[in-house]
Order: sequence, then structure tokens, then C-alpha cells
Amino acid sequence: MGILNVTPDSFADGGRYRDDAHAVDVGLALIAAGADLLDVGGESTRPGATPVAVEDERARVLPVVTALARQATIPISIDTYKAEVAAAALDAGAVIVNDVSGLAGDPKMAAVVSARRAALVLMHNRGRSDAMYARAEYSAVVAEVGAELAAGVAVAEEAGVARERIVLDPGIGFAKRAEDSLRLVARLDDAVFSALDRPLLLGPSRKSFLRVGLGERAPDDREWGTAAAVTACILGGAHIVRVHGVEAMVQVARVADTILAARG
Ligand code: PMM
Repeated sequence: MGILNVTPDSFADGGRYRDDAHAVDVGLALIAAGADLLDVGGESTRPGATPVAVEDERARVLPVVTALARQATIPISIDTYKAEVAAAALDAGAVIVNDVSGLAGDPKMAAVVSARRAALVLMHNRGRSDAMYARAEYSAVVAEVGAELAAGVAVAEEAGVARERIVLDPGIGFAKRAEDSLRLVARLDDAVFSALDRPLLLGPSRKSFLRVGLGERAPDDREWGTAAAVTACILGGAHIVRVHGVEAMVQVARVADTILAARG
């Protein structure tokens, strides 16, 4: 899954696009580089980022989603926790809602996903980005994240979202300390995740938990570290990895897949 953040302040690749047409070109280039899915987002989830009003977020993402849905050969995902933004993006041709609040950010989100028969990426989180670090307290992070994801699935199904349309994401870096994120990546093969019986999506790309291994580096200087994390995720059972550097990570994913297959 290639990342297309059309935000002025995303931590890893923000502010790169001059205008909508440029963002669309970058999206098409990610597809040409081998992305199988494209995730378009209009609000940064960076810790401390200012929330974006619905109208502003819609104005940022809609032209890009509309153009990409017309021209792209792969499914377009909308990265938002706001039901109105999701609804508008789905109407514009997106087919996946990537909700980093795990349906907790907007009480209307589950109904929007259900009514439009969209796919849902349900990500584990605890609270909004300005408050989530206060809640990064776990006694057993893998078991707790698994249980909280199961609760999210129940909410989605209750609203009529078909289980087959749900992808689960442990939420690397969201309401988690670096050691929690590392633990999740290291324990993806835990029975708590296989018991959920849904595909797993992981988003380790350029995130700050990589600093435990890399030391201080700018996000776009964490690409080799990202490659190691992507490999670990795939060997641990991740079905989808959400990344910025698509061209390089396609190589990483293809080789990790062949190693996984060779396990027999
Ligand atoms: N990470 C970010 C944004 N959206 N969505 C999912 N499902 N999983 C993630 O890990 C995730 C996400 C933050 O990274 P970015 O600002 O570089 O997009």
C-alpha cells in the first residue's frame, strides 16, 4: 500500500506536492512503481498535529481521489477517521476506508462503511493523536491490542460491515511506546492475531520506533530500517504493508514473500 499524504504537515513526506495535479502524478508514479493499493490522506496523524476541519480535509483529498479513481488500475483507500470525509471519498471512487481511530473517532463511520459496502482497515489506537501517548500503558501489549481489535471488529459487524471486508492493523506508533511497537512487530505470529482470522496491515514506514535501532535520523533517512521492519512484518504474517518508498519496498516485499513461501 503506497502512501499519498496530501497534507502540509505529515511527518515523513509532508508538503511535497505543489498542487492536486502534482499529487495525482505522484500517486500514479507509486502505482507504476508497484503499489497494489494507494492510501490517500488529508490530515496528519503526527503527534501534536493540528486537527483539520471536515471541509478542509474534503477539499484536500477529493480532487486527488476523484482523479486517481478515474485513472488508477488499483483500489484507492481514504485515510480518515471522519465519516463525512470517508463518505465523500467513497462517492468519488475510493473503495477502502483506512480509519486510524478504529471506528472510535466518529460514531457515524461504521454506518458509512457498511452502507457503501466499502472495505475497512480497522487500526488499533487509543484516543486522538494529541492524547494517545498518555494512554500508551500496557501490561501485555500483544494481548491487549488483539482484544481491542476484536472489540473493534464487533462494533463494525454490529453496524453491518461484513467481516470479510475488514483488515486489521495493530497501529504501529499509535498510543504505543517504541518498545510496544517493536514487540508487536516481533510477535505478529501470536495466536491472538491468527484467532482474529483477518488480514493484517502494518505501517512501520519511517516511524520513530525505528530509532531504537537506528539512533536519531530524519524520517526519510530511515529507509533501510524500514526495509528490515517490512521484512519482519511479512515474515510474521502481515498481508499488507503501508509504505512511503514503494519502489524499494516492492523489492523487499517480493523477497520476503519468497522466503516465507520457502518455509513450506
Ligand atoms: N500510519 C500513519 C497514517 N495512517 N494507517 C494505518 N492503517 N496504519 C498506520 O500505521 C498508519 C496509518 C502515519 O504515518 P504517515 O503520516 O507517514 O502516513
